[in-house]
Amino acid sequence: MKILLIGSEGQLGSELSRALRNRYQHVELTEADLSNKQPNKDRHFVALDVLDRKSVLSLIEEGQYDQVYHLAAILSARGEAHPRQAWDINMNGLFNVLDACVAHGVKQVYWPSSIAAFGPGTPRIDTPQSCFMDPVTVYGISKLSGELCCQYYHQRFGLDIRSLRYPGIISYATPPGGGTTDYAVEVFYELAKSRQYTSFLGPESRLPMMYIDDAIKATLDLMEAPAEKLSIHTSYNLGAISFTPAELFEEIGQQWPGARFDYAPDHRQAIADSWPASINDEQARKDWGWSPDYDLKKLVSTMIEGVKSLQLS
Ligand code: AKB
Repeated sequence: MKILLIGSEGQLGSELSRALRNRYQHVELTEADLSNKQPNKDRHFVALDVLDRKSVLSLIEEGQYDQVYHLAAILSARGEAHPRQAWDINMNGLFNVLDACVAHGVKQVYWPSSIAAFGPGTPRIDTPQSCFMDPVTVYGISKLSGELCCQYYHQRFGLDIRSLRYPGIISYATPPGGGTTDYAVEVFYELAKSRQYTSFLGPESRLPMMYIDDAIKATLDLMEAPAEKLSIHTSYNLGAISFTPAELFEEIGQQWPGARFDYAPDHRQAIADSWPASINDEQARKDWGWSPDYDLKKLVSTMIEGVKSLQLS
């Protein structure tokens, strides 16, 4: 199987590339991003700017890929600092990839959406799969528009494109950048350095979150699900854990005593306040058997072990 992974150097891409190699023994994987952060002679890496339409088209034409994972994006907080650029990369990048996939017969495409597609008018608790959506960030607007584009390409061109609305993703191998949920990753890196962390979200900001292994499992399970089982062609709600900074820090304190926490909410607080507190993912469970493996305790112990191992290496 030939796979192209665009956005391979990011938080999700770097772990997805490992998971694809482990899951599919005979995979021919091409990784693409603006630049190669982990040069390695065993990786087939291509430098790619998703806004360079000609390069996207020729890469996908030449590669004759069975699957394309398109993860390149600018996240919520960074997007608010650079709204035009975020719109351009998130939307025009998506169009370039979708057009190339249709033109060159790619069998399956994956594109991530996010809880950022919801907004203040959305029910915050147990947010349903289908409901009113009024995102307030450029990132969120691009995710909602992108979801509708995916459905459009599916209906108009028969493209098999699949998508998940990720919650905040927690991992230690590659740090995220520019997100609102990033406090829940940053805290582990900071504690490893100084045993002290100041949160940029207030103590009661409840948000849906997920450990990276669950996000990868969901992604690959969705891609392997029989097409006739899928009833959602925009993007599936995906839930795992919901916690507040206070609850996360309490659990970290239990497992790694001696840490100090305080709070200095900044502009990211308003973004967090516009997002769901918990997600109803019934449809994903029913259609393709979704169920997460990590609760808060397991997530915290895995992250503590992970950042400690980074310190030793
Ligand atoms: C962000 O915080 O922007 C992302 C997301 C929830 O999509 N982690």
